[in-house]
Amino acid sequence: MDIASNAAHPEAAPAITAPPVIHREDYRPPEWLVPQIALDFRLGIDATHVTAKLSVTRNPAGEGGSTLRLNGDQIAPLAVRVDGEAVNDWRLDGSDLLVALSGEAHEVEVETAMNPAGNSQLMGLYASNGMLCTQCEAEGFRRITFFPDRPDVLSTYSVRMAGDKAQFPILLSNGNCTATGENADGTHWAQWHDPWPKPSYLFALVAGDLVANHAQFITQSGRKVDLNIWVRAGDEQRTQHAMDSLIASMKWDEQAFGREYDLDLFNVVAVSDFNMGAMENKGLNVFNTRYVLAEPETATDADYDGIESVIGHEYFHNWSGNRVTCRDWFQLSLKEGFTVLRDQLFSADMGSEPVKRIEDVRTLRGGQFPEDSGPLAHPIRPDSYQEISNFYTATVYNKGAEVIRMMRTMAGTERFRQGTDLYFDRHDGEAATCEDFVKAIEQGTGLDLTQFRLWYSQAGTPQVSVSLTHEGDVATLTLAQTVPATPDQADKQPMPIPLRIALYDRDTGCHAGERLIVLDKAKESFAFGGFARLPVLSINRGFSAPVAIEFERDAEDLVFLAARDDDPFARYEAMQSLVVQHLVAAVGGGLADAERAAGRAAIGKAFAAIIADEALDDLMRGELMMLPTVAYLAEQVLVADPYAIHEEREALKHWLGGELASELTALHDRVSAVPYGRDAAARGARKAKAQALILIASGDAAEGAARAIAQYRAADNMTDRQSALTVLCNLEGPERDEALADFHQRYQGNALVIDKWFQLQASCFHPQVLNHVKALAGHPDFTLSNPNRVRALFMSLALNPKGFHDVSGEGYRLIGDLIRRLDPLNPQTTARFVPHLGRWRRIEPVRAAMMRAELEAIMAQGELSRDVREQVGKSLG
Ligand code: 0A1
Ligand code: ZN
Repeated sequence: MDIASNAAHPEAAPAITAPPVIHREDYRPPEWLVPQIALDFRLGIDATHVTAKLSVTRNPAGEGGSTLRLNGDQIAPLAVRVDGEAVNDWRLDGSDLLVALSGEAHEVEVETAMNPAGNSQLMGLYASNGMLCTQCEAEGFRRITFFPDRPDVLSTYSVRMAGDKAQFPILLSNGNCTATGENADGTHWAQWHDPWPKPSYLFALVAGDLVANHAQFITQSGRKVDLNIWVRAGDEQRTQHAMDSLIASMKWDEQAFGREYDLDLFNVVAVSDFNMGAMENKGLNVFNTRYVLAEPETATDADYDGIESVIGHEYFHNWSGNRVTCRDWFQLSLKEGFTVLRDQLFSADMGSEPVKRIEDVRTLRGGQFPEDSGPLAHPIRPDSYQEISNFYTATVYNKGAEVIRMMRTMAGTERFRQGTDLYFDRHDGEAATCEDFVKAIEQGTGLDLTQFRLWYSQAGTPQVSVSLTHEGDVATLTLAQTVPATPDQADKQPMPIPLRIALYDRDTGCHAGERLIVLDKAKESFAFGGFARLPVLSINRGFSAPVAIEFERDAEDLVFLAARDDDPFARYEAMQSLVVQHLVAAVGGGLADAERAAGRAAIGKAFAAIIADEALDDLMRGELMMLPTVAYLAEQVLVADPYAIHEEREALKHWLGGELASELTALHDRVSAVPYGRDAAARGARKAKAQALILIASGDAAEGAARAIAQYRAADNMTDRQSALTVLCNLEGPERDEALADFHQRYQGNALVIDKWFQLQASCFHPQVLNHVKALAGHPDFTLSNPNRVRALFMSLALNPKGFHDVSGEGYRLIGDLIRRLDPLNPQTTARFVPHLGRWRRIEPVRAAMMRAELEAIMAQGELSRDVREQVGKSLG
């Protein structure tokens, strides 16, 4: 579908005036509780009818009001009954239903109907590929029925659903299936009961023609759990990795956190139209297909890792999120930050811990650091929002995980476990707050976290400037911290920053042991005796704190650490810093030819050492060979020219490819001989192969094209095929056309792989990339109605420094255009594009003006969703 001709059909409620701002401090307990709810669905793709029976009781903690407020969104009450009697004294307040109640406890029954096929927002009940499914977090349940749709109202759910048996042979909801039956008219029904009280955002229903990969898991206490991964027929042979990951997650949570599964059944359903990665609905996780389906021919190693981590993440939510949930949405990081940390620790235990740490830090720096330094910066526990969907951010998730990881670093693993045990025991069955979590960790570990709580309330990435001096035999480390001003927060206080450090003796190349120092003042010095010469400092080892370290140091010291630091993260960091320092200076125009040559020579030397180091495994070698991204480089300067950074980075790659041509081709030859396998050695070989090929092609396009097309043709797995195609996409010539045509033809009908075909072309550095994107938006395989496809094309463009920041402004216009066209269909997915334009203040003036103009044009459109309006408003603000 051509995006230019895709007529928008407005489904989102237009918000002409600015939507109200919701403040954390305004939290009030609910007036009414709903201990039980019975839902009855008559299912149809175009029309589904819902009867909801709510047992409501007055909350003693409320203020005693007699009106029951039930949230609704795009639904109308067809009938309202109180204690079995039809009533008329209800009214609508906006889209909420208000029912007057006189007593302490009542049964309130409301009937509604909706059209799942017309639900393009993919929130509430919607149709995807002929099946029906739900997404209720954060506020989707109110699109199904009227309800106090807030996470501190916990109810026991009984669900009955009936639908056409041929169309929906499988009927699923939370908990256990308690009865099924058939009707004479070709319909059938199922009854489900979930014994665990839960908030409405964890409700789920799925109806469709699905098949399952089935397995069993025995918990540590001997409970037998049936596991099902439900997919469309034909996809079941691609679910084994997801199943293995699920079983590994269940075992791991018992061992690492003492958490056992609590139902007899655990269902996972894969759907192809989904706004996010997956959803942790109690006993019925719903997943984006990309985090379920994998086989070597169609999924890369990164895809496999993504499945393991998202399966783990959703499973771990069963305790951190479901058994202990959030009091309100400001506490989102309570479940998300903690669960991200848990999934990170799980993946680290399943594979390479150092490589996982490096990847997690790369994700944080690529996505969260820019958020923290831009107009949408917010603390991990935000103070206000207009649309909660906009707060499923890298800050709440990834920085949230880092904050909890710091507590773990300061406490040590065992004491931290005592803290989390206390937290789970104390708050099981409750809707808790971040403060509850910190208190439990404080009491369980014995740490004093009074000052540490600032990490929850202050936004911005702390900057730690470092100096190291030497006198006599004492080395003095002086650290100073500043937390930058962010919107709504001008003045910041110093925070406790735990830094793992080591001081290397230059002569022996060794250090006398790592130590943990906690910088909790604006400025502080630490003295270390026993050094005849100035030592080499290794700091923030393991990335023990999510801060930016400012430390101007000699390339020589960085080469020293890049070659031998015994903390793998610090070794990677030394390599990155070497490149960052050089590229930032080069782009700033501050390098004479001789200095540029010296800088490159130091980098070349470090690269050569990494390629030659036989003690390194290939997985780590591949990591160390990755250059910092343009986004991360741009973060290092106040006002960046991303295009110039990209060019300078490409020039360095060209130089490295030429300088190290023989080393790189030898490496590429060696790792190409390793046969496919899912083991660490074979995965490492593929990673090193990809990095070597990129540099070879940068140095010599003809050699790169020859090797890439050979690798493409010989590939027996998607990792090799994709890394070859990535390189070919950047080049001109017949090999590019051959491989792209072959790829499309080979994987026709496999949506996840066709996504890669769009993504590779939109992320490459081909001179015609913008024209390619425009043409691809008109390709018959393109559609605005599938979020994966939209992201494959347009998010790839927004993240491509060459395409997005083209000086013509065409990249900005394409994203602006997309925002305008997609918003009426799917506001949640649309709003995620806004921050890319929103970074205009940190971009050089010519481009900044065009980015800003694009935002203004969006704002001028008038009919915007609350999601987009909030993001654009703040970005212009
Ligand atoms: N709780 C989920 C994330 C999620 C949030 C909103 C959604 O709505 C479309 C979907 C998923 C998680 O952390 O995995
Ligand atoms: Zn989550």
